[in-house]
Amino acid sequence: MADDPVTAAATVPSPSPAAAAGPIGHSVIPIVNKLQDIFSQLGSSSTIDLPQVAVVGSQSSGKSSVLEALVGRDFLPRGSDICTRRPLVLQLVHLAQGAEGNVEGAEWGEFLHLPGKRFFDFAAIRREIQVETDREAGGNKGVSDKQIRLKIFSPNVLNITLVDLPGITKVPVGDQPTDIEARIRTMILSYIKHETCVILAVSPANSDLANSDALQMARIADPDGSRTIGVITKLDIMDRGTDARNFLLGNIIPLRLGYVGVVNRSQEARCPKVLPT
Ligand SMILES: Nc1nc2c(ncn2[C@@H]2O[C@H](COP(=O)(O)OP(=O)(O)OP(=O)(O)O)[C@@H](O)[C@H]2O)c(=O)[nH]1
Ligand SMILES: [Mg+2]
Repeated sequence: MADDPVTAAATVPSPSPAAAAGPIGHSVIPIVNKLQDIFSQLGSSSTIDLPQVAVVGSQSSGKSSVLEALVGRDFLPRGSDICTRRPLVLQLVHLAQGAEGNVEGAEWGEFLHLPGKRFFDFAAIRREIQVETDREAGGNKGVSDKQIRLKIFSPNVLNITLVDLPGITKVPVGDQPTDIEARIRTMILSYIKHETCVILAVSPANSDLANSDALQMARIADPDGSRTIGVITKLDIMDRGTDARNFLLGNIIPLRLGYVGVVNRSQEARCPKVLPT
């Protein structure tokens, strides 16, 4: 379905996966998601916190790549420059196979700011995130704390809410204010301070874990480490002769929930260079 054009289907109501009988969370999650959507449109935050998973870490550590891997599709702005510049609240909605009005196996995205418009082309979802980011945060590396809310409907996902956040940067560039680091840290904390938030603390394997912004932020919000999972990215580009064993075993910075190591796609794998022949 990835090559289908963006399809507007303003009149088709979203299927209600909640309708199917299932564990209690399955019916509660869509209702609370809807409440949160309403609150976010009103510009205030909901007092009901739903469990969500947020990624934190320094810029370009691989946060968006990790979330994409969880969804199994390529649809987030990623790259070596600052990419995520607004919080993206990503509600994954599991579609029961063969649910009414629903082509088998179909997957699509819907933005809260474009109600009723279904994006079957995941490259178009990425473009819309970029356009919507520029609209609020400008085109020159600016950052905004105003959320983008996106739902992904798919038979291949669990009902879960993921939050992609801007990475921590130190030196202001482009239109960023001088206190950009403090602003981004405040923004991240506003998500990960909630007891219901699982923190994915993303650190690249090619730099020392003791310098990890992700683990430092996670420790502020979750001092006893009961809801922090360490994610070590870029295992494929570590220095030759080194390994991440001590990171992954928690010998450097112990975490109660431990660490997972991942290899996401590199920029080169994503956009292979055409070599001159
Ligand atoms: N080789 C390799 N490259 C990776 C890995 N994970 C991410 N990358 C690359 O690192 C760059 C940054 O990845 P992103 O997922 O955009 O990182 P981010 O933390 O979301 O970045 P910001 O949103 O800008 O803070 C991209 O070019 C990715 O392709 C990995 O495991 N191995
Ligand atoms: Mg990102």
